[in-house]
Amino acid sequence: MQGYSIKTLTQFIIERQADFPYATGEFTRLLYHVGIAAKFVNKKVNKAGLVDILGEAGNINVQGEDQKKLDVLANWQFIQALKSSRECCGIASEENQEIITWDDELTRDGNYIFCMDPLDGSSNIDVNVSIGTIFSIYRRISPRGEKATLDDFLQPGNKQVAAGYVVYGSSTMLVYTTGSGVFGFTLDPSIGEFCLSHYSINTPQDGKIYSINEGNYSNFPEGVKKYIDYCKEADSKTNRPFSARYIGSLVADFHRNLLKGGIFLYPATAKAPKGKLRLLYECNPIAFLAEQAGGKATNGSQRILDVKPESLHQRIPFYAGSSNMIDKLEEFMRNNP
Ligand code: AHM
Ligand code: MG
Repeated sequence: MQGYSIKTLTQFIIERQADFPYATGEFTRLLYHVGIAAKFVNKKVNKAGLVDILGEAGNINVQGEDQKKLDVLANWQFIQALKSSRECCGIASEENQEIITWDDELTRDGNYIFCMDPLDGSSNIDVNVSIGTIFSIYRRISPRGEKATLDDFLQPGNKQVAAGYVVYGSSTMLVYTTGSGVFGFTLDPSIGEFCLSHYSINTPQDGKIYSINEGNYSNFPEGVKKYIDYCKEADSKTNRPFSARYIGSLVADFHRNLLKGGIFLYPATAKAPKGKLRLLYECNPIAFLAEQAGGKATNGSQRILDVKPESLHQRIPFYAGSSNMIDKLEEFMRNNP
């Protein structure tokens, strides 16, 4: 019988534990639980259409649980997994107005805090288009043994110890960084494991894709308008015009551009004068991944990871992707204030 060699996410994170000085296994356990939650959510995402067709939403299932909307369910799933990891002392989620902390001794002793968008791009669920989970992990700054505080969550992105996303697409992938490269794992449904499929992802310095909701063009800042015009202009030396690709799921749009080279843009608009995307659990984790893959992320003039958050659900204009494309965008924004 022919054997084959695979490396699962769990094996990989245990091996990489040795990369962390004084590693105690706490962080490894936390990531392991993130992987478990992702598998549960994947199962639900795969069944979403079926559940809809059968009209179960809003009913009580045989276990006596309410059939909830998928994003609420994903939120619940991650919260449960993180709590049971016992390494997480607090969570900030797009689904919860306030931070989530617990009162028992074990979780109060956890060393890490977790920020997440449990199901990003949720407007795409109903039409069977890729969606994702985005997460960001920090070491707490408040003393262990006490409840986590808001200040634990308002650390700048450059303090992240890990970040990642799960994209529920034609296959399901988990991509993460702990600050020494970006690694991608594809879920093999036959064995129910995330298997290493993308070792040390490097994004191209130049790309040919721009991703933006161009319907908002008339409301974009002048520099962004000029940059979009530049993307569409023909010039064989710089491979223009670039291709426009926009799914409307940050995770899926970013993931494609990460692998192929490109730029994702969500500027301030009239409807969203501070931008639409949230700093803590959408922009910071994606920015960390972009940089770790050799790309960049900016708000137009400042590195995203250096922005000091002021509130939990703060929004910010966001541009991430291939480094030469981000440089060019910033040049346009500088010259067209
Ligand atoms: P959500 O967190 O409510 O799902 O919204 C975030 C999503 C991102 O995934 C995506 O990049 C963006 O909103 C799309 O917004 P728009 O429809 O305005 O282009
Ligand atoms: Mg979101």
